[in-house]
Amino acid sequence: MATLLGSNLSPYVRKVLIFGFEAGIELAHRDDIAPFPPSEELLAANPRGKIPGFIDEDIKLGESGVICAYLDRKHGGTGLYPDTAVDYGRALWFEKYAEEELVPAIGKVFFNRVVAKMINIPADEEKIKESLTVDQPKVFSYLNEQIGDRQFLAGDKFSIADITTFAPFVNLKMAGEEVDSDLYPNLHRYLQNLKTRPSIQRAIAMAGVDL
Ligand SMILES: N[C@@H](CCC(=O)N[C@@H](CS)C(=O)NCC(=O)O)C(=O)O
Repeated sequence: MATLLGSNLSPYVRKVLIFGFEAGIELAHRDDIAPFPPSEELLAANPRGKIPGFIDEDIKLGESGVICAYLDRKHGGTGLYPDTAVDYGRALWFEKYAEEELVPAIGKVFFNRVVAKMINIPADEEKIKESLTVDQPKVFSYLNEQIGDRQFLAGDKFSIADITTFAPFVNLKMAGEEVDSDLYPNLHRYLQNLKTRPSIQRAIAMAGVDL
């Protein structure tokens, strides 16, 4: 069985876990592995020293999107990547957007309110303020507009785009914040709807929060 290395506090680890739950792919999960600082064991799986790391029989991988794409191909297609060019393009776009914009926007608050305490460093209140007043409004507004009255971000089926977008909102809740339903009604409805899926419920339960 393949092994996923990394604490489920990470939105990227959570993404791979949800992917596996949704596709019925069993993974051994090493929740005890954190990247601050990276252990030899983590570095052996992922030379970047970040989580997730991943080990299967013949391969070691260190990037959540690559791990999901590998699992999809290995298991003969999971249905989590849309078929049409437009929907597929949107799915990959929102996967990238989440990684480069959404996670950093939420991550600044999560890191400074949750991780800083765990690793005994002071919280940077300026970064928290910047995230709440500048980064998150920008990203949440875009997602709210893109979701509109859709149920899913790419096409009419749940996909990698929804997994990747949902995962960091668990971190937002863990950091004591949530999406304002008056300011971002589409995003709020979308997240509430995703929450009903068993794979997402399982990931939320692992994190010990309720969204
Ligand atoms: N793009 C990577 C991002 C991985 C990443 O940045 N993980 C964070 C935890 S959420 C980490 O390990 N950070 C440690 C560090 O940057 O040193 C992925 O999708 O796997």
